[in-house]
Amino acid sequence: NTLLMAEDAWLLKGYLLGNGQELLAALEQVIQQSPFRHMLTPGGYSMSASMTNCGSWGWVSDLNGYRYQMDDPITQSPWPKMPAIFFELAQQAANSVGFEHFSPDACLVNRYGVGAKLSLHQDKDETDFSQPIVSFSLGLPAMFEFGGLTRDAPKKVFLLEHGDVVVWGGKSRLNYHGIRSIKAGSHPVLGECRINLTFRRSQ
Ligand code: MD5
Ligand code: FE
Repeated sequence: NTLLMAEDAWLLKGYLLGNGQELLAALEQVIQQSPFRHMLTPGGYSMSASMTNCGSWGWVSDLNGYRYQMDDPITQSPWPKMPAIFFELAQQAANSVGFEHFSPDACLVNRYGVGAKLSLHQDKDETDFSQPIVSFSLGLPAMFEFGGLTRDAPKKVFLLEHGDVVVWGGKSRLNYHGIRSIKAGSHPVLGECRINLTFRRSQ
């Protein structure tokens, strides 16, 4: 069940539904080693979603800006290894829409409690924009805002639910996007939160 959201952006509805428990078990291992934390924006605000990373490189934000780094600033150790099930499902999802050699070196894990959001932004801290971005949604549903190459371009809204995967590449790779404030609710497995895994080739 593949829906085209825009040119070069695909929503794979329910793609993860057979692997939910395995993904969550692997995520437990990751957050035991590098816990969720609220990062600061360069402007000094605390982000409402909490985050951690796995893989060789992790995305961080602090008063010095946004960047990828190999060590977790909290543990001062390398980020946890990317679980094989994460890598394989992300690569397989990219492959299914035509990206044959996606090899993510970074997985950002976003945890949204009720009321958390991610304001409109572009993902441009990576070196090679020809590589796609793959995202996994688990837990509570989210309203995803999907715009264009300028902040004021018209936006479409898509519902991202537990088990959904999105692949952004080519023409949509640098589009503005955001997550609206998560509505109150409870997911049978994850409770009152949404977890998003975002896979990228950072270097
Ligand atoms: C999320 N996370 O649901 C989203 C999923 C982030 C972030 O936005 O930066 O952590 S990734 C959404 C995305 C990535 C790359 C391109 C586009 C959307 N896009 O062109 O719309 O927590
Ligand atoms: Fe983003």
